[in-house]
Amino acid sequence: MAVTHASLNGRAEARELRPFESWPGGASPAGYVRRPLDDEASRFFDEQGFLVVENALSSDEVDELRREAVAICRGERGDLPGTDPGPAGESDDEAMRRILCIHFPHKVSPVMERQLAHPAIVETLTTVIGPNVKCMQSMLFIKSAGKPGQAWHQDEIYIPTRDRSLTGGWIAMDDATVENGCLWVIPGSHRPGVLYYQEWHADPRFDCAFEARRYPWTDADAVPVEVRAGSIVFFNGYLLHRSLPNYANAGYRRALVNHYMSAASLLPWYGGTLPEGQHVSIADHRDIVMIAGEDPYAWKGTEQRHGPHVRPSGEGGCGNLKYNEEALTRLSEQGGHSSNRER
Ligand SMILES: O=C(O)CCC(=O)C(=O)O
Repeated sequence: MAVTHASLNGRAEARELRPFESWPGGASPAGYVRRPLDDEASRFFDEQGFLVVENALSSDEVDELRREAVAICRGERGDLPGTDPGPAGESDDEAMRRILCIHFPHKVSPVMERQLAHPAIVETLTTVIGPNVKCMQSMLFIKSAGKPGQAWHQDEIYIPTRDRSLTGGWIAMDDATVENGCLWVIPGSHRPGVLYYQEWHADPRFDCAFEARRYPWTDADAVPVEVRAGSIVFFNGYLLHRSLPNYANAGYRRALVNHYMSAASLLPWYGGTLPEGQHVSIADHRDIVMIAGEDPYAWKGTEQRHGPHVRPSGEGGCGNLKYNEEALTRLSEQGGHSSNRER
């Protein structure tokens, strides 16, 4: 059957679309590029809201990330709030399958921390954002077979920048396909600059994040972003995106997802409660890592506001805050970072 744009979502939901069938003639689609990036790549990102840099990581780099994911899940980088140590003799696979997603893995893992500023990420973000770029978040998705996806959402709802510069860098640690729960995007949905209404979906296919509603597209406008391991998907913080469950019989759909923005923008990201005495107009979350250029606010210093923790799957609102205090306490006890949260 010929693959038409409009048929992709319906066929995927009916689980009739085969892995990489969305690639026309087996070749990667428009918007899939290699380094060095050219003007066309940056135009595609501006117009469509996403871009895939293929072969961004070498197979050695992907292997290193996979080994590190096992070490983190096994507790070898410290106990993470949100999960109990597994039983003695637990296999790597059992340890991995207990976890959907770990927030802020870069705070316990030098390997994950190093990837925040991978050369492919720095090159792409300085092209699509500008010369000065900071990172404020990382997430390690394990998403083993049977685990849920994430409903349609826009990341700027969760991480609000002031200049709409939020950009995700989604590093594929496995081939990500329609079968094992790749990203889906609605191309161009970032362009109106509107944050759409969202509400609880009660759909067991999806995890804890709420679902966007009342936007002027349908699922027929969505395209799957199937990628080979080692590719990085970059996407704008206003882009509507989602992922379906991992329907494969075995294995994982691992991805390290980091979020970035222009260092020129303040970041009023406090999970709903501003620090006492701080007005929203100057609120600025300083738990950041610079990955390119200059930080115009370097005089403020940095701070620890988020600690590494396992996502409390399916309990409503992605739980960034549920285990956070505990995670911060453990982080400062381990001496990895000093906490100065009162600032
Ligand atoms: O990787 C996924 O399944 C979803 C990732 C996502 O929605 C995000 O990073 O905002």
